[in-house]
Amino acid sequence: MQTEEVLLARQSYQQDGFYICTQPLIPRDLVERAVAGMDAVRAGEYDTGIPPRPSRWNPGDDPNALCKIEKPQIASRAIMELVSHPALGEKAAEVTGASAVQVWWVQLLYKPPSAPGQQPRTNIGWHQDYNYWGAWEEESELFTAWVALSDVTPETGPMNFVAGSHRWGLSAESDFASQEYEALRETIRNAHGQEWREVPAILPPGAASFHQKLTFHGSGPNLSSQPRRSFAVHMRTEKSRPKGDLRQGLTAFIDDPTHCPIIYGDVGSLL
Ligand SMILES: O=C(O)CCC(=O)C(=O)O
Repeated sequence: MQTEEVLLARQSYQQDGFYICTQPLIPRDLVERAVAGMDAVRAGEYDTGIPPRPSRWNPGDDPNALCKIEKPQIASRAIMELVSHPALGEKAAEVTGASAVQVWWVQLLYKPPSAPGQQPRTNIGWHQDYNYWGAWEEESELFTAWVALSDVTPETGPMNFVAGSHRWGLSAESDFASQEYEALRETIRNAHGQEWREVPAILPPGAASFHQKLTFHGSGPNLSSQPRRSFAVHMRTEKSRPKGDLRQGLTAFIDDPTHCPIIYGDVGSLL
């Protein structure tokens, strides 16, 4: 039976293209272990003996820059435990209505506080995720659970979603790396001529937001004195297929549960 709460969450996800779940899903002790795991991976220490996938930021790089590390779950047991947590799978299935959910990629995102006297360069430019996910068939049901590991307040540069933008189609203007936050917003706004309503994902540690593959989102600088810590956990449902049924690039590891755990439902429906 579906509760009123589940129906409202699903309705909001379908109408707006995202859902913000402000109740923590991940237990406090696991959040703390994953924070330690995040710091270890940032320092190049891997308790699994396996490094993450090649990343834009590497140990020893500028500590004041945005740190984005690909597939940290293969390098840290605690991070794998967090992204595989059953509560995350259950909530993802509730929100999307899926019968099976697999984590197919993860990004560690660490946004350091702005250094005094320096121009912050930790924005995440407005984008739609599917612009970067060409390895998947276009109709594939792909989405992201963004899990907070620190208190995400308005000062920390929270992710902002543009309500309803998942209905605008795939747009050429996405740019994750852009630091021109305001200018890119204007370009996208002008290109679409639609109502632009931003909703910030304000979250306590252990809580998560869920957004669809075409929902525009971006985030500004971290103006607080603490790092903003999160994982972008990219997921798929049984309604997804790699292009040409190939395993390459972003889909290379989907048959390996030690990289891409199935966190809800029937494995068979994802084959
Ligand atoms: O961390 C952010 O502000 C944006 C993350 C993101 O692009 C994503 O989760 O898809």
